[in-house]
Amino acid sequence: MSSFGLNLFKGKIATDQVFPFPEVLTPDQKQTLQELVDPVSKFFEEQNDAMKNDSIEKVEDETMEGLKAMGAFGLQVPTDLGGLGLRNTQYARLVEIVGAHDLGVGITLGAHQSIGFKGILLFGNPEQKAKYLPKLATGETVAAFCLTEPQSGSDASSIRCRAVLSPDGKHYILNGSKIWISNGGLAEIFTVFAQTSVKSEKTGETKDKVTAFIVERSFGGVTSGPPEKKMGIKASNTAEVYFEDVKIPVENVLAGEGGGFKVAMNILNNGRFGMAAALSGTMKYCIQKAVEHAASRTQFGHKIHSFGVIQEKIARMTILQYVTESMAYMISANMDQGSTEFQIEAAISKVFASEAAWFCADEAIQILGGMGYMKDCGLERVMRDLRIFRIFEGTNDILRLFVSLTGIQYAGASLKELQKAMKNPTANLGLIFGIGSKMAMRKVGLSTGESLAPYVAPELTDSASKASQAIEDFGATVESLLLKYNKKIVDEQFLLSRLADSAIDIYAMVSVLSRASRSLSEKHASAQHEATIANTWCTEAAIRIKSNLNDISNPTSGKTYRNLAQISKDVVANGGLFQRHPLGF
Ligand code: MYA
Repeated sequence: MSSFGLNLFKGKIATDQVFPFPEVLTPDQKQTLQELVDPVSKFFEEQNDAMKNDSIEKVEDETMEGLKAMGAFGLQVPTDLGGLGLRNTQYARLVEIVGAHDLGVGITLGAHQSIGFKGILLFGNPEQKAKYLPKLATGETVAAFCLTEPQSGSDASSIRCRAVLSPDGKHYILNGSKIWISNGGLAEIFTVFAQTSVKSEKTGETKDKVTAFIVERSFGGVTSGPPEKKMGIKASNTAEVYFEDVKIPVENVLAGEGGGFKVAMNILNNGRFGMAAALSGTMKYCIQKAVEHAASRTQFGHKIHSFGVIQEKIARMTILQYVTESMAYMISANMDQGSTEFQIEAAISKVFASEAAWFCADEAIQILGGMGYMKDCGLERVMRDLRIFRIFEGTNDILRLFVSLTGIQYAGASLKELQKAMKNPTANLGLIFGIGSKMAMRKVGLSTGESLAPYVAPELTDSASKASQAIEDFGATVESLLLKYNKKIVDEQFLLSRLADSAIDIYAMVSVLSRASRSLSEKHASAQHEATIANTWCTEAAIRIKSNLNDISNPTSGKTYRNLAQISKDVVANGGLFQRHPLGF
């Protein structure tokens, strides 16, 4: 299945993953899910106390036990290893409920299974799976993911933890420390990334490469610090983890020596849609609170929902939730369909969801006014909890660069292929006409003629044309960036982040067009409402995309970026603000 996100960078519309809106659950799987949704919702409504968890800065013991009893610690572990064996789409629906009620609990569960033991699930050999997964699935043991270090945050490959093979070749000896580890103080099983000396089979040269290890606290030499004091997600445990001469059997290497960086990246890629799903639930909660208030509060003699400023807020929150939910379930379905190239889409969903949820919490508080600002209302906690989502699992800034650079690299490879083919045109006519004619058409200002219109419901054709045009303009912009900067594009962060914003807007357009088209064709009661949401999103997104792509190509924007860089340099050189105070002292 070809990735929509990757192909977008070639200006190509790849519809396999996105049209029609993918449906993957069998009737049996839907039934299983339905049977879980009610008790899980009931548990969170009646038993879990989010406010209490937040105030005692841990998930209450009874809640932890209740979650374990429900199977919440092993949602995707195969049933023969003691888990519920859920598919990504089923998992998404359940974490959506968790996200609507308590993000602190969500992180406890997510740090355990979305990243903590995901490496064993994805890369473990049968022995490793059989040894570890049954106890992890029941929650008898808790897992944590240990990547970040004091000197290594976004720059994940610069970790310093080191594991050295023992002279008898039976163990690695691990030393170093990790910081801000979710579940760090609770976990018994850790997926740890460390540098190891690896000899290249080709050259015989020895090089440092990251290796992933399954580490048990019971190996000895593993200790953890006190729970960190945080702004939000207080109920979840975050701690430093120290490794001192920890003896790890060689059997506990995951996916081979030196394969650790890819393991880490793939675990993160695989987990990111879960954040979008959880946050779509959080947004639902915020919207619910806002709507209840707007429908009951009277000011100036009218219910406040009748005022345009409030209507705009409710509508924008609703649109953002719709986009997030569409992305989350599009990606989970693609993953369930066996797609292997979804890293761009997953990163987009994490960035989009975390910013959309922040907007929703903020606007919900604004609608409730003073009431929203009070602790008892519940939104204050949600806002504190949400702030970290733009920071962890890859900051949104790093993920924007990741989206752009991954896509550009992909598009660049075919551009290189084309340049090579041009050297022997007669032998490579097919390739030249494939990619080359598209480039040539763009150069002379003609459209490549690809369109999304045939894939959408008639009510959405205009929006589909806007999306098709945006994809075409996007591809042309990528091409001109490649021709202008070549490899040096990696240094153009002002451009790359704007390019990523356009990619995010385009993926959002396509996700909502696909979902709303399905609702229209199936004649759901909400179909017209969804079409209005999709059309509104697409109209505004198309304008933003034009503006961002124009900013990338326009030389006057270059001057603005240089100015911004200069302002920052002045302030940093001065150790803080540089301007003269209006009063002069
Ligand atoms: S955990 C900590 C999270 N930390 C990060 O996310 C670190 C961010 N940094 C990075 O991702 C990397 O360092 C970046 C690249 C991207 C900056 N997929 O030269 P390179 C390949 C596949 O670009 P670098 C946390 O916060 C690349 O193609 N491959 O690398 C927990 C290349 O391959 P090749 C990838 O410049 C919070 C090679 O690697 C990817 O060093 C708790 C080198 O690439 C990728 N993504 O850095 C959350 N990236 O050599 C709880 C790179 O073949 C969960 N590559 O060309 C909550 C869940 C939700 C709730 C659930 C409720 C239940």
